[in-house]
Amino acid sequence: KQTALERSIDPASQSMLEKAENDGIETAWDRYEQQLPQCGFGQLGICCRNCNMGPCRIDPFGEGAKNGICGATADIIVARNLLRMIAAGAAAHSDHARDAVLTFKKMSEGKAGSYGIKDEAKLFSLASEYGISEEGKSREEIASELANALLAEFGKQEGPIQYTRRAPEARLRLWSELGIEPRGIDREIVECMHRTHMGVDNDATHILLQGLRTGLSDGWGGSMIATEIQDVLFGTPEPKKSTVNLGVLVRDKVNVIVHGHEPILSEMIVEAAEDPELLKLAKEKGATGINVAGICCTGNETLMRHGTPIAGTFLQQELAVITGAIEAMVVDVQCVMPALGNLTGCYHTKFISTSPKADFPGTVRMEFHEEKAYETAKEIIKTAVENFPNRNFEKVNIPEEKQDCMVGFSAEAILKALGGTPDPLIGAIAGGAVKGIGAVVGCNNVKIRHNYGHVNLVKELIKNNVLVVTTGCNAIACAEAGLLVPEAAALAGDGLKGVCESLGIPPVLHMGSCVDISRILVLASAIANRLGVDISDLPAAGAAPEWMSEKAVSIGAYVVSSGVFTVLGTAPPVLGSQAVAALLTKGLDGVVGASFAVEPDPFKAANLMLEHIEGKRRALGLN
Ligand code: NFS
Ligand code: SF4
Repeated sequence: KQTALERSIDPASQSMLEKAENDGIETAWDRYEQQLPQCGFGQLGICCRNCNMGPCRIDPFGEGAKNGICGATADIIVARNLLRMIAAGAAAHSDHARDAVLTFKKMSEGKAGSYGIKDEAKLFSLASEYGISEEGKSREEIASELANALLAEFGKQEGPIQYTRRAPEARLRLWSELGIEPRGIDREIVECMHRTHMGVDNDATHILLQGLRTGLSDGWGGSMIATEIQDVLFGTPEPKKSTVNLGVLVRDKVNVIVHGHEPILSEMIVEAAEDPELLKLAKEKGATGINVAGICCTGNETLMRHGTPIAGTFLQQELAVITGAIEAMVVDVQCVMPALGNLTGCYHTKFISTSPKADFPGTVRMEFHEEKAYETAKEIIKTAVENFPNRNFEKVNIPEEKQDCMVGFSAEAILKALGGTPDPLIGAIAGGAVKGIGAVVGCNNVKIRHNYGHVNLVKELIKNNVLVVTTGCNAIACAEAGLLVPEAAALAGDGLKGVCESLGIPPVLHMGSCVDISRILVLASAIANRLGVDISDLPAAGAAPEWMSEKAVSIGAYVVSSGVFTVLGTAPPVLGSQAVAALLTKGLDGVVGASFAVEPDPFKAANLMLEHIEGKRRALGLN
């Protein structure tokens, strides 16, 4: 059995893992050990349950079955399984986007009074991208037209999806020549499910091309729409300070965790926690106030826009409950462990599920609807406050660790920090002070020591003068390690250090939640367009050192199809097919000008990225 030290590099998490042990509580790490050894067929991706003649599995040693009952080979089965992962991931991002646009539409029709237009300039610029004229129209009328245009992207039968037009021209041409320009968001996802049905698409390369197209419908479609419309509704993030890690929980306050992904909910919770009536109630119940903290990407959303503290990454969701100091764990969708049901039952914590789409064992249901969003948020906070007297202070142990961080680096904020154009950054890259850009993103995964991959990879990159942009759980991990403060420039190489110091920015820029990887695409396009090159020509590389979710697979698909070489810290379940593995790690280079690598060691992964960046610099005649 692994020790707490072996499970995480983060001292706060280590102490909660020890508390779990003492309290006799099980965590994801224990359940992982119970799963070992994990199924080899599953790991290699060579089992198929797509029809009821199966399940079928291919013998990886070539001694037993080489084909499924229908004749499907390992190549076909692996490719089909991967395509289904991409479809699920793209669906998660895009369905989130759909709900954000539906809220926006209701707001524009006056049916969601709790919401409004926070970023008017962005509303107008998005509308003009769609050719919606402003003349003689109210803001709400423009919003309503924009909502309809965005909703149409989901059901389109023929492309282009509007925001793909933001990509450099060379990229667009390539997608169109390859036939992977996404047509409509829902269409691509549905087609994945059709193609992987028994007896439809049975050519690995052909299947994977649909994977790239579906990924693109996420990155330049669903995810980008989610980001943009959330900015209009809640404001485009600007640099601000906050704090992270389990130490942000407060012993004498009512602690409410918002966990999941959609700011539609968390924005209201943050607001309701400041309601004077509820603050008064909290005092009556013996607390000194109400403290809202985030986990996972909904935490990133409220962090970026309000500076609301974050309690932890994906693998800290259980640890937060184990502090014994959480009155309510409020969740919507994605990355929420069903284990929270049993776990919250061991403490006084109320587990409140809010999405019509997602429920879990042991929850109190408080369904969230735009029409009465603020009322529901108040109801939720009230439930938490009333739960405060049930807290058993003898069971409370809040780790001391918390870290300052500077966040809020939307593409707009980065350009503003640079003085309005990417030129100063391009100059720094051309001059060699900054070698390139590393985009490091993604989850935690029990297969990798918690935050070890994230933190070491990022440190290695900045040490070598690579400016890092980050989102998702990587951003939280970096914040916990103290990398998101301007003072972290001291850990950077001399060139990057100088640039950070002159701009007053950290060497690692927090760009938001996972749908906000779309902000990275926008930034990369701005730089490529300015240079008149394609994204694949830039000295840039991506990584997901501890990824686990299907969303991450979709992200990988669109980042690579957008031309960015990407290193994965855990191998996707494709190694049962040499053909598919070779295509992903080599073949794609000749197709989209970028490919994947798999490297669990963060130091070696950083080297792969650095080598790639050096190669691109040479090709651009820089050095
Ligand atoms: Ni991204 Fe965010 Fe975290 Fe992974 Fe989950 S929270 S959407 S999927 S685990 S980074
Ligand atoms: Fe087996 Fe083919 Fe059915 Fe898959 S689709 S379960 S490989 S028969």
